[in-house]
Amino acid sequence: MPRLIGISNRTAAGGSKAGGLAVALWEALAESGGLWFGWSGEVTKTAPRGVELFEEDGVEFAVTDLTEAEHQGFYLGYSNRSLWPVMHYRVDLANFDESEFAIYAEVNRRFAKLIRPRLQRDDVVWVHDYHFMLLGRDLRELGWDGRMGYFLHIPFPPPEIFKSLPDHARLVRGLAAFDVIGFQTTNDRRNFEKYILEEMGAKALGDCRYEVQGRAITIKAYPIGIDADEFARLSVGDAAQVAQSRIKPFLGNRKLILGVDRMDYSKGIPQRFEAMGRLLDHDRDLHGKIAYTQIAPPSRTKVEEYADLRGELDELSGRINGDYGDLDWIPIRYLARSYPRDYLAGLYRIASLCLVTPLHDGMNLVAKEFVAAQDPANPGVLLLSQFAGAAEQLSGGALLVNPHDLSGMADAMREALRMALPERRRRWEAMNKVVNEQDITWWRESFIADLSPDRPLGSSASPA
Ligand code: GDG
Repeated sequence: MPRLIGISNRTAAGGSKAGGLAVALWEALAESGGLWFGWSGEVTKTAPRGVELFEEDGVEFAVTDLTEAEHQGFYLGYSNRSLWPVMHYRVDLANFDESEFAIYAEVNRRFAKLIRPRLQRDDVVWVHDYHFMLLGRDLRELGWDGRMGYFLHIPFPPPEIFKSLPDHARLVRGLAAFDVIGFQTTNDRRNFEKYILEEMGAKALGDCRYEVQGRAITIKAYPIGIDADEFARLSVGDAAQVAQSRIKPFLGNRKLILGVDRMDYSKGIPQRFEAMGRLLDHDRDLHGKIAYTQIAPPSRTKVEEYADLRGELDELSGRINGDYGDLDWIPIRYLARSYPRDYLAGLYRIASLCLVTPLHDGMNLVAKEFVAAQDPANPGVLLLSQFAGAAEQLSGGALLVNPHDLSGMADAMREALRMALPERRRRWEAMNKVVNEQDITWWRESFIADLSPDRPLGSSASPA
């Protein structure tokens, strides 16, 4: 069975599985066997040492440090201050700097040079996310002609927006070196298709195949899933009960409204706070009856826009609590820290309402985790942004909202809090079916099967 080589910026070595990508790729590699290549998380003043190899829980790792200049230009700069905002439709927040793009390209090339000698005939390479759009072409230029796939975890915006990146053409030429390019949703896939048809003279061959610059490639949506069984199990485990017992004194008989998001401007947290303020302004009868807990672990704190968001959330939650709180009630409990996964599962389970309202999001795994963790006899309601990738799959059960429409969100929260059990169950069952059927294993197998149609890879539970 061919080896799977996973490449992503951060690996999950050392147990740091707070991000969606980390959770998903660990499962894929642990089940299929293989090597995970990425940044060590360390920043060095001098030239990087090359590659460090080690093994953890059945997954082999190869990691390299970044120099300070690389960390600034490649990671904080081009990846997170150019690509991230543009891909999330926020051209207004993007910073375009030629020297940062040059460092991005250099780091992609350096990674390719480190990986190339470790590749063996028949290996299958699977590159993840926006940090490595050029890496596939670099590997081809270094003589790798084996199978190679790319999965983009974040949205792909319409060409008018993508083209605001001065180096858009080079990025897409980089992507065209892969055999399979995967997106989260059909909407993202369509945006990419429009770009290659209009800008690169690509030809549609049918059945998700395209001829781009003389090569036939597969371009398709593979909505990422979660390990639904695991979340259902965690939600009734010991740690879940500890989390529940810790929140109970504050909760009393109030209904728990929960939000769980990396502290990122794409997640729409300020708009959510504002909508909560509207709800409390209009529905005085809810005062003291609900408790909104927002878990928001800080993220990318060295990027200015993220520090600004922190200030905005501090200010907004303080204002809303000041306006509507009482001696025995705090409407918004905003916790800027992270909790263990099994704790989260316990909180999901007792939440009456989960707020997942990003302005744009590739998929959003929190929405799926919430669904998987519900009590079938008394499930909560999911309020979901129409701009989260998950909306394509969960529209049959979630209350879909426009995160910019504050009154609309307040109305949907009210509707959710009043929703009768039969409707809650009907909606939850529809969502739970999708979350279980299209889970993390389904996602991985669908992608890998397309990458190697003649030989299904990674479908065995035992490592190669
Ligand atoms: C990217 C895309 C796409 C959150 N707080 C804590 C914690 N988390 C976990 C959640 C969930 C993960 O982090 C977040 O995943 P999301 O999908 O919501 O968002 P991103 O981090 O932005 O992920 C996204 C994803 O990649 C996968 O393709 O869905 O659209 O942006 O699993 O539970 N985990 C722990 N403590 C926390 O406090 N342990």
